[in-house]
Amino acid sequence: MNKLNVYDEILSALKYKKLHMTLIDPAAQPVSRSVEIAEKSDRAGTDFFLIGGSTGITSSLMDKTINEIKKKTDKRIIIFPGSSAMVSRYADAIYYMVLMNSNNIEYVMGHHVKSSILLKSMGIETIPMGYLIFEPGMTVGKVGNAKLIRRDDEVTALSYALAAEFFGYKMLYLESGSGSPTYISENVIKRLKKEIKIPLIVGGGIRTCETARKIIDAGADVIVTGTLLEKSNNVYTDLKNIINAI
Ligand code: 1GP
Repeated sequence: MNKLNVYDEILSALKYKKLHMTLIDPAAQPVSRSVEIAEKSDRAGTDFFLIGGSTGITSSLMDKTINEIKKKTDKRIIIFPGSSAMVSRYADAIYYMVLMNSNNIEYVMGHHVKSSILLKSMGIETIPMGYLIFEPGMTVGKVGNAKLIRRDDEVTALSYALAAEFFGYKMLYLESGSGSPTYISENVIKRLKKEIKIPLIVGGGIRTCETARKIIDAGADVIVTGTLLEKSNNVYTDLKNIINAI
């Protein structure tokens, strides 16, 4: 039987559970540590891998990291790009993300146009996604020149979310920034969940089971963790606890 495409796989998994995605930033550690995080996350029950980050990642580092991770897991690997340079033919799909609240046109349309011919020639699945950065935004907020949304600003968040749906994006990612000390307010997540139909991904600052649980209870379909696993001495147990909590 043919494998589903990645987006359909996400939708079909969402019919019966909430999802966890493990974010691995290849620039944050040596490839061997990225592979170790992936292997342990796989065993702990993560659903998908996101590979990418904001800065310092070349396409050859993407290729090498993804290739090595693929040797250890059958789970699908999605590129989480910070620029048009972060593509790899070895990934299963790429989040074709529009940083909707960026003041820099490059993050709204530029990198996308630069990479489109290459992506077509690679035959990689593109998943159109609206990407919104909330306070504090951290590195991605600065690099992406984002006009940050307050973490509890329901109206602004909803205005962007509806626009994302009207544009036909297939998912919406609510980002506080990797390593954020706070996370997006539950009221914002609840409001968006009530008003829009596309799956909601929430990431940035999720480090405890309690936070993960709150975000899922508020209505997130998918949570992403990166920093927790990068810093962990016990990736398997730390992630297993988060996954059990959601
Ligand atoms: C960053 O949302 C992700 O893009 C994950 O954030 O590193 O804080 O888990 P953390």
